Amino acid sequence: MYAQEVKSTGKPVKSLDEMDPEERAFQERIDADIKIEPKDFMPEGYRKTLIRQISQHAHSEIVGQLPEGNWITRAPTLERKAILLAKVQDEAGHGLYLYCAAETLGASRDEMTEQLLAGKAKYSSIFNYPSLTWADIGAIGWLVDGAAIMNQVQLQRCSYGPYSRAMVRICKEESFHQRQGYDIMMKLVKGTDAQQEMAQDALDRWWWPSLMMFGPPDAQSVHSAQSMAWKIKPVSNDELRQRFVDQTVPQAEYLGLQIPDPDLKWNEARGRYDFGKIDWNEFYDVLKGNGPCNKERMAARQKAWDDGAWFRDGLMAHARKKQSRKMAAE
Ligand code: FAQ
Repeated sequence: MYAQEVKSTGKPVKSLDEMDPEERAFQERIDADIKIEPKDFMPEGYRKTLIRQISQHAHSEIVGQLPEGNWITRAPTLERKAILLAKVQDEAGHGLYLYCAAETLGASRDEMTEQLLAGKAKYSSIFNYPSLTWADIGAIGWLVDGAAIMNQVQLQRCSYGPYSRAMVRICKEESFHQRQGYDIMMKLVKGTDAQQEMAQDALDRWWWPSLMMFGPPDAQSVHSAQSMAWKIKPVSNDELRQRFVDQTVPQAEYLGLQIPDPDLKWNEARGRYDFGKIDWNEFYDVLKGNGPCNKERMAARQKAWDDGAWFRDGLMAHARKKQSRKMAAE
């Protein structure tokens, strides 16, 4: 039930000559960097790909509240509690505007939630890991939000107008989130030995799952070729992962923390860091539902859905009553 297995579309990207006139005109708009808006013509595959990606992104923001929500009552000071509360509320807001962006493509929010609960729609692998200590809240902000921004900055250039515009606000908020995480790490590394160890332990546990957030290597990424041709996804998984490593290593050095990768080293010729092999078996295993927290996360979403049933029923009853009164008056 909780499986999130990888499915291949297996379809090669069509050349302009293979397209029918409508599709070709659409592709030419994409190639000219003209944004696609909800009422414009779009190929069915473009619509479906966007619904898949945007809804999965929205689910990630919502599920992503759980590991941090876990620490709101245990934040070490009132100030940290207020900041964390605001951050978690921002993630809820991100989920909501992303669901709205997907709704412009004809998917209802209920359908998207049902897909998630049936194990047919994914959410980011990263949220299947536990937040064991306060340092994990620092590591999530620094690394997970850092990775999310790296991915989302380029999505501001996505060809679909409502998604690209949602990204502008989300990126501004995520950059505050990243800084609050880094600030927690700064405090910990300047603290006692036990606090420094806690910071290192959090980095050790969140580093590799953060690199996996960018998705499978380009050669195994089933959607990349088509999504990049449609400019849904302007930059590839591997390139974003590399940019994240290059940006984050100096930040770890500044903190005096050790990235848990013995193969990490600066490559003078490339002007970038080389880094060790990612355990893709772990990634695929998490996608299959076998991560440390998959069942807990889905149980929390299922409970929220079930607990909200009376409210959804009430809203529908109210809408029906209003509609019938309006019709009686006409
Ligand atoms: N986890 O062919 P590709 C955040 C799936 S927001 C789970 O490369 P694509 C904010 C993929 O869906 C984090 N599944 O796919 C926050 C596909 O399966 P499908 C979320 C993954 O779509 C911070 C299959 O593997 N951000 O963190 C993952 O072209 C802190 C093949 O992969 C977004 O969603 C994964 N990591 O590229 C909140 C950004 N990676 O659908 C709270 C938007 C891949 O066929 C606290 N999304 N898969 O069943 C994207 O940019 C893309 O969808 C990628 C994947 C890059 C994630």
